[in-house]
Amino acid sequence: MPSRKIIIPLILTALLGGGWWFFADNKNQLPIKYATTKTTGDTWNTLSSDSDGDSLKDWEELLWKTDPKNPDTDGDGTTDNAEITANRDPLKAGPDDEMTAIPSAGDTGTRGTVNTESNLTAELAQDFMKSYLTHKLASSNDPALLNTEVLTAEALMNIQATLAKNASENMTDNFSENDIHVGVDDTKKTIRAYINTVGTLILAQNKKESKGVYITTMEALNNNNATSLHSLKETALSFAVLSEKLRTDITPPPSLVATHLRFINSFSHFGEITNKIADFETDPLGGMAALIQYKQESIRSLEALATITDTIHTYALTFSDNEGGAVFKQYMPYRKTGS
Ligand SMILES: [Ca+2]
Ligand SMILES: [Ca+2]
Ligand SMILES: [Ca+2]
Repeated sequence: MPSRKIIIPLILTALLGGGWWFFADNKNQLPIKYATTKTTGDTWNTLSSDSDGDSLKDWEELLWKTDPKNPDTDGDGTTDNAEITANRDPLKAGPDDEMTAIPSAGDTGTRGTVNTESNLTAELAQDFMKSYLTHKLASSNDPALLNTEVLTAEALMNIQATLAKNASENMTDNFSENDIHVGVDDTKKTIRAYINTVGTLILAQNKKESKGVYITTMEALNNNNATSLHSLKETALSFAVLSEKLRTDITPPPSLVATHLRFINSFSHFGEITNKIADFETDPLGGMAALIQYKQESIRSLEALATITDTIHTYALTFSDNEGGAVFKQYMPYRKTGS
């Protein structure tokens, strides 16, 4: 998909231009400077030039499959851009070279092809293609109608808007009280047992992740190796399994129902989010949006952890190191203040 080759460096350029602020406010998260974004920013700068001076930028040549280093790809004496604006095929030598097909976002080279791929990056690429072609075809009469700077600026704004939307909205919860069984009482014993069981499951999950999704993702992006993120599919599945186990196997005491639902919904969301991050290579915009959601969902789940640590405090519960409940000791610093 040639439009994807254009859109991906644009997305990463957008991140270079400000998207990272979403992450910059969390102390224990990332430094803002990334080799990846630097490289792709450079890629975009390169694509924005017109190497052979035929008035078609290198990224446009990518779209039309013409040679960015040759002003007259098919050698028929008319330059690539002049051919396109005259509705002639820049890949077929004239004179009998009227253009019958134009590129589509789906890269089949025919007009009106339906692109079955559906993700944020593909949608953006399609919008971009549509906008580009509309302006390009209109500009055969008036070249001023195609301003590629405006087009790419629009795409950059769409990228930022997509990320901002994800930063401002929490994911919708998948489960409610109707989906769980609630225990009968709130005794110290039932509360202690609940915390122990949940702690054991969370501990098992923590052991499965050596570094956690966030660090793993940042390291992969830093090393320009989004391919390695495919391995996160397994982590995504383990989150979904954990969510389901919490939902079906565990009976929370009545006072901890909201907390229990937060765990179930957060782990369910972590599963969905991690799946999207695993697809970063094919859908970087979706991957970036998912990283933002990961951060938001982490904050929400910390509230549940805080309630557990408050409860441990209130009931003066103690756990030996080999008990599941001991896992919450590490979250004690997050305990709500003033409650
Ligand atoms: Ca050119
Ligand atoms: Ca050319
Ligand atoms: Ca031609």
